[in-house]
Amino acid sequence: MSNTEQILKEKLTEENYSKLMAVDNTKIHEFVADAIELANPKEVFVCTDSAEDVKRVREMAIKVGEEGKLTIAGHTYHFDGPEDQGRDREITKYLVPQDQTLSKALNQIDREEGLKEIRGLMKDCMKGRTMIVRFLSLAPAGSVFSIPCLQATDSWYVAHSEDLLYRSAYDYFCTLKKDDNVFCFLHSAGELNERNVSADVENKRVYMDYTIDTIYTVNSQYGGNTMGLKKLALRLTIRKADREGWLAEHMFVSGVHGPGGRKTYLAGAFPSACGKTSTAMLPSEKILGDDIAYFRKIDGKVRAVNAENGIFGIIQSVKEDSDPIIWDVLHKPGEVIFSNILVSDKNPYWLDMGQDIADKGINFTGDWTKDKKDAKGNAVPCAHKNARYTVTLDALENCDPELNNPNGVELGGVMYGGRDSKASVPVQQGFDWAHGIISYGASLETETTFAIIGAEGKIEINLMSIQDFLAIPFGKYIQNNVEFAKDIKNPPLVFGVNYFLRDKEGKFLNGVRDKHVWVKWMELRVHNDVDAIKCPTGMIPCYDDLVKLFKQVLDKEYTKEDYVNQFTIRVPENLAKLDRVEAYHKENIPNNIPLVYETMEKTRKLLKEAQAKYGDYISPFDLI
Ligand code: GTP
Ligand code: SPV
Ligand code: MN
Repeated sequence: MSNTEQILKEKLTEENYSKLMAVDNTKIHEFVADAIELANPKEVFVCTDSAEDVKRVREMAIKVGEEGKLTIAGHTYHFDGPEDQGRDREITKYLVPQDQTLSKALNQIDREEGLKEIRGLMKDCMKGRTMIVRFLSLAPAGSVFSIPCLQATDSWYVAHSEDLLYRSAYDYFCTLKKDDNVFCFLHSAGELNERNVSADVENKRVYMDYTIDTIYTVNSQYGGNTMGLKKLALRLTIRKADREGWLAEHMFVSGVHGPGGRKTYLAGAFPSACGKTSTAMLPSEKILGDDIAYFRKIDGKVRAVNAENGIFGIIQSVKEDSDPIIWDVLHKPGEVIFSNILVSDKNPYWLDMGQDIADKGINFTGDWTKDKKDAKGNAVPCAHKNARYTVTLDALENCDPELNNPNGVELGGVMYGGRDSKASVPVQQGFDWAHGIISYGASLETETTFAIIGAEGKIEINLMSIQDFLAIPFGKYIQNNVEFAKDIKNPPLVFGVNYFLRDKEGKFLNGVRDKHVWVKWMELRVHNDVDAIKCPTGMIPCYDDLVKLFKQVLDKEYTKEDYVNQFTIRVPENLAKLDRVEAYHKENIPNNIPLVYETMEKTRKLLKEAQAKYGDYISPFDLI
């Protein structure tokens, strides 16, 4: 008997052993055996797709106190510690072998040194606890898109969340060959305090060994750090997609209805907490996914799938009138996990929910009352800004019926948008695929948000909204995107959007519902049903078309004044942004494709020519 087999036989009950052995894959057996030796759990629970196994996960999360029951049947809550409320860039590192380099903008550590550190921290970390082993698939299981993922964790909450967010795939795993590759994730919440949250915050780590597609997380519970299939897998997927010639993106996908009953699929990349879910959940349209999408070329078309099967969505500002569908799911029986909300009398409350909030309860800081102050004397909010809900997509009445289509959906357009208060117009279309990818995606500048631990509102470049997850050279990623559509006859249109443009006084120039008009305009552009005005940075909507759309979609009058305020080309702001973006590329992206600089130079020239002719602030009416 091999050493691996011996370890597994010793630790696993007969039942669990045979469940694991039914998956005849060497990497999986070796990974689980190694995890057992390292983490030293009291037992291993091999979770198949059976209703009984899944139920056990749900029940254990409550039994051990990682989740608590709320009044409505099926609803539970979970808390992460006060310093574990978002993705944590500082402690998230790539393990880089000595003979390799990654972009210096990425956090990294020498592979040997990092492995020693993380394995040291994980030594015996599951002592007295159960290791749960789950078999899941990114994208529909068994399709050309699917990636088998193995999660080992000592958190029933993580195992439960993944049940809602990803496709169960035990049966699919049973069809794998011995030497097939699988992404492997080992997570431990580490030492827990009396509130069942990770106590050793100093030693929180997420270390990614891309050389063997294995990721370790310890001393954290927050979803984005712990659920292997979310942003951890995305790093590995980007490398796989690079090797195989497709794209993995931080994008939502939605089906937008157009004239004559047609439906057009649009995808969009926005940095964390900048608008993916909000755009994918537009009323009367269909949601296919809200966070991670894969694109492949199939029969000469770009086709997209959702890597996920559920939503880990920001709950702040979810209100009955503006978000009726998600509100309904959050208020009727069914499986929902609320994280980092306020719980009072077994009911959930969150920031800006449009209703009175209880005066006291428990939240991510422990017992909470409305006058609670932190150590610095600042008021503690009832819930964290990054509080979230976890639900399956098919719980939503607007879930797109193509969610599980193994060939995905044909994509009509993609959009890029960040929090840009000064420069970009609310919506514009790239002159062609490459122009859009470079001018909107690779030039994306945004303000940091509460979804990432650290200062909020800091302006930074975030390439394609995916920079945190780029485990290949940035230049190669841009090149892959630019070249992706080269051999496609009618590639998806590329749009730049900006929901966060402000006026001189700092007031937002658009309401949150205006994005619906922009999306409908994009849908019409995909089918060439409306004209657009050429301006230095792209093609912008004509006033008359927006008047019609604002009326149709929002029943609103759209004035010339609104249009001019929103679509004035701000030349100095655009030139300054261009300089910042170009400097960033020069500093951080060696071997960048020349087309990036050529495109920037062309835009600069167009902006300067227009400036000489019309001045610093150019009304769209001047450009007709
Ligand atoms: P992740 O799940 O973190 O990847 O983020 P996401 O891109 O799905 O974020 P989401 O759409 O949930 O972002 C929501 C945040 O942006 C919330 O705080 C919203 O209130 C805010 N937001 C969304 N749309 C608009 C808008 O049109 N205008 C303004 N001002 N804020 C908006
Ligand atoms: C994000 O931060 O982009 C999220 C939430 O979607 S998570 O990745 O889970 O932290
Ligand atoms: Mn995200």
